[in-house]
Amino acid sequence: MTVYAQQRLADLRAEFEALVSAPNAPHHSLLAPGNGIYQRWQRPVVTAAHVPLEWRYDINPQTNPFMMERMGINATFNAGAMKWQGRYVVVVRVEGDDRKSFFAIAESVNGVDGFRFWPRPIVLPQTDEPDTNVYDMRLTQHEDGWIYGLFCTERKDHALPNDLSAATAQCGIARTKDLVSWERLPDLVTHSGQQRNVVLHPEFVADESGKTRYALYTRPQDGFISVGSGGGIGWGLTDDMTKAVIDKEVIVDNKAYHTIKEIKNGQGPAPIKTPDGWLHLAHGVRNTAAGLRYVLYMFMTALDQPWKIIHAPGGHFIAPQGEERVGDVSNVTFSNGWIADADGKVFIYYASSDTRLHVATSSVAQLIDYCKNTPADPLTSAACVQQRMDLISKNEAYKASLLAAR
Ligand code: M1P
Repeated sequence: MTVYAQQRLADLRAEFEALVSAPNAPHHSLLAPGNGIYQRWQRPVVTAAHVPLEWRYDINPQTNPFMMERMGINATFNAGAMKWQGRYVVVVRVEGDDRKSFFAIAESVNGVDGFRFWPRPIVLPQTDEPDTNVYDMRLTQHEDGWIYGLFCTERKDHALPNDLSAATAQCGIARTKDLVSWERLPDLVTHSGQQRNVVLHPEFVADESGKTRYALYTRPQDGFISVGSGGGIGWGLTDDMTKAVIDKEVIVDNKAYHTIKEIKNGQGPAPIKTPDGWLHLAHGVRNTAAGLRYVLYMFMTALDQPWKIIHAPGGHFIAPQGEERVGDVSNVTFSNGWIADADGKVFIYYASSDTRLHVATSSVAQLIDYCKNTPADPLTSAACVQQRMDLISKNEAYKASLLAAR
């Protein structure tokens, strides 16, 4: 038995090494030039199989003679991201077979392949009211010197004891200086029933009286899945992240009928600062006969007023395609992490169907161009036809000018 277990372990290690060291490549080449906005990469960057064997197997042949998986991993998705000591790091939502999620950091030298988990998952201290489940951490390197991780903390809704699916979502807050030891802070307090997809803005913002405060993007919601009468991406200010309270929440980007964010939306990662304004990545959700469809979209807000939208390209930015369409919760793309390098390259970490993590690469210049020059959703078919007519006419005029110049 021992020989069998040892051989199995050797096979598992070989398979694991082949996976984590496999090179990645862009989806398209010059023959298939993609959409020019971003480049998808062929292989998911983090999957359940990237989770170290030591987190899943008892590797002692004496106590595990069949070398069977003792604690399986179901999925690795929705990761926060940042550059840390020259490496690309993602704080992955790792979900065990038992459905509980936890956070663990994986790092890569180049941001597109070779992601390896740090030796142990993050140990998240608890508040007085322990979390049942935690997920979707947004990392913000704030100008106050801390790295904040804001995430969803889910607990049983004790107001509905007989409904075992009834849960509450709130914004949990932790902070760190080294990504290893984390200080847990009290959950965010707002006047909304529930909160998910809360993100800390990286800079202090002055309120109407000129007082400098922390700013957060929120997603007020009435229920756990349905946002009800709430919803939209909100904006609120607080004085202190160690006891964060938002008294006034205003909606920055509302859900809207017959758009990609018809039933709900949520801010993705913390926005990227550019000379032209803040770049935002978000997800929008609509209902279909096949269930909810989650796509990513973008918008820009004013540099000095990060709550004010200045550009809102219509439609989705990234939607699930090919194998991305299928998983635990199919037809979902979701992102809570991206990294902008000093040279302007942007790494967009997006998950598909609540199952695995991918990367798409772009640049700040491309994303600004996309936001500024993609027409806004005109909200009716007739207006959409007019937008295309305008484009066709512009192209005809351009072709005519080329001919005339010959
Ligand atoms: O299952 C899709 C997503 O659903 C939730 O997002 P939202 O709050 O916008 O509905 C989250 O649970 C998210 O983790 C998940 O990917």
